[in-house]
Amino acid sequence: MDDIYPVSAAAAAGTRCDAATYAAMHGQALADPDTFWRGQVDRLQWVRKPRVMGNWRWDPVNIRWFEDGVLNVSVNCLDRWAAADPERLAIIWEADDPAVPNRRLSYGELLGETCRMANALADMGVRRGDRVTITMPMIPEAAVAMLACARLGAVHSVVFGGFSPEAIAGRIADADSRFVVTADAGMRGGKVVPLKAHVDAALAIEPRVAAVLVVRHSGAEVAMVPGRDRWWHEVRGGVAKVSPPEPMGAEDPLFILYTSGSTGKPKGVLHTQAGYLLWANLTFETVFDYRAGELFWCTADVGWVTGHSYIVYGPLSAGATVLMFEGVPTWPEVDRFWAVVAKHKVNIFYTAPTALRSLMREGEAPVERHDLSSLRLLGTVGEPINPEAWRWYHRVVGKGRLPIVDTWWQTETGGAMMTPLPGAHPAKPGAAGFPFFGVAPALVDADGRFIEGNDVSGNLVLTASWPGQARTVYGDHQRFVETYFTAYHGLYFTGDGARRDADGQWWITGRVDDVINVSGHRLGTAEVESALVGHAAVAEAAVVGFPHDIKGQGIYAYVTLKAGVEGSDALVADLRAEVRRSIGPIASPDHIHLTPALPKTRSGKIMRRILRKIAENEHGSLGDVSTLADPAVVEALVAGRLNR
Ligand code: 6R9
Repeated sequence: MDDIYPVSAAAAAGTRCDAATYAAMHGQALADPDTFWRGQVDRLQWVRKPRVMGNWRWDPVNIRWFEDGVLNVSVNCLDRWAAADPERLAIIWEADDPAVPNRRLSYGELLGETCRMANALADMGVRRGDRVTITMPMIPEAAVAMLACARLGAVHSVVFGGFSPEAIAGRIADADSRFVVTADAGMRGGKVVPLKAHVDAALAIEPRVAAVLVVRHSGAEVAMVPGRDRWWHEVRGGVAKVSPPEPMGAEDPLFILYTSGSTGKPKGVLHTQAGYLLWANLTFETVFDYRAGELFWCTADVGWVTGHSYIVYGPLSAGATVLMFEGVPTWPEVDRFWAVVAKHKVNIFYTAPTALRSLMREGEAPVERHDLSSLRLLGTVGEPINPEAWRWYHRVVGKGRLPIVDTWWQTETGGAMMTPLPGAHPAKPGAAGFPFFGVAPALVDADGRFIEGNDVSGNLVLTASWPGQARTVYGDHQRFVETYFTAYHGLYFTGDGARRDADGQWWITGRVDDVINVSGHRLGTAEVESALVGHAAVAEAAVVGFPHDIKGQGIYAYVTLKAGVEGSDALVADLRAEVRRSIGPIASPDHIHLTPALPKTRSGKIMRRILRKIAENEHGSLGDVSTLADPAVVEALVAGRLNR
């Protein structure tokens, strides 16, 4: 029996969405989406209100929502709150170093900064439709840069600050981006992240960038290229703090965000203006049951979709106050998260299972040291949460009384898709609850047949579009079609496996494709393999995930060396360095297993199923090995695994 945590009286009191409301809204959104969405569009401020709601098909793939609407996203996130209540806080910023003073930006100030940066970008040559690459630390200027692009109608592509110069260069090239916004350096856990130096190295590889705007943050020495680079603090005083918002069509692009899939290079997932914003806004208010005046803290980095939707676009479009934190959970002490919650009296706290597992390891004392009584709601995102971590979160952080929303979604979905709603649904540790309004999940078997009934598992698909759905892969619509709509014709394939339990609750069981989820970060096995094969000594590489106590999944790389190359610890270290250079530290393999050969079928296909089992230490259940060309290869691999 699963344990069930019923909706508490406190969570039900004053909720926007109780069980009856959920049933009505969810039912209507599926049965009569036109009426449902017509009732939601006034959440946004339009230049021209849309008359058409959803207009989409998945064969051929053409997704449009609110297509005749016109609006500006930055106006929705800033101007309307600044006009009504300019002093209302938009962002409270907590530095990596707790001794550094906080920054507090009201909606009036955030609007002024955004307009100034929009003017600075325009002076650099940025025009409507241009792609602007943003690689920033977690400072308010990261949000300012995104919103400044939105104000101009430029398309941002935020690249996580932990990526290598080569990875940044690849994304700049793919997006054909001629502008970059960055900072001198970021600070994380007391360490300097040299962002400007990374950008310089990236631009040495990819010189098409015409102009770089650099925010001074850490004070680190950086090289400035005359004619290309300019300091934000120098141009800021010379530009107006008003900037006319560009009226944008609902289906004009808003941003590109690169994410890993099973094949090839990361793809630029494209989101458009209105549907994305409405989805971020509606899910933010409903899932977190946000109440006016509350402080919301999402611990994600703005380099990931969670930061886009639940630090910037969702909360700001709802007039909420967000906490933005530059640092890491465990520095200077392992109680940092809880110290920050207590210091700022955070009401809603949204983090990743991997962070919880690493904090759990430190015991309860670091949590108990702080007054967490301001907290009203907890959330998780990024990967399945193991029930043990859920219960710890609930008991130790939530004092056994706070609801937890375990939100399943993806870069491609724009915002939360399945979750228990705090005022409507009982929660089960490890379950992602129920579909949000308008979300139509289903399970299919390998042949694409629907699996009906409850207490069943399969591959998770969605059968209907929702406004937050990604519209395409930037510059490669065919890849979008092939990745998401080809495995099961006419359905959106999520890449995840799932179970619908006896009560109809959904459990995500993890990726069923060649994507590894390392600490909530998606990595394609193919990406890591191609980085390894990029090393001169490597003949062939096969990468799989394996269960990891803290990270959720770790990276296990099997590598065969070129003839005549001797394996050594130094070479293994060198291979790791090659992956860091090519992708970034997050992709560094936990294990590199040198092997004279990989298990293959007689037709030459690498048998990944077997490699996964060996990495998982499940040698006893390798399954059918009859198609192997050379069974001795597997015996040697098993022996090699047992030795590490
Ligand atoms: C928002 C985000 C998406 C993949 C997704 C799934 C996993 C995310 C989850 C979850 C179980 C949850 N995932 N949230 N699995 N429960 N609450 O993380 O986007 O980086 O694109 O990753 O993450 O496997 O398919 P993204």
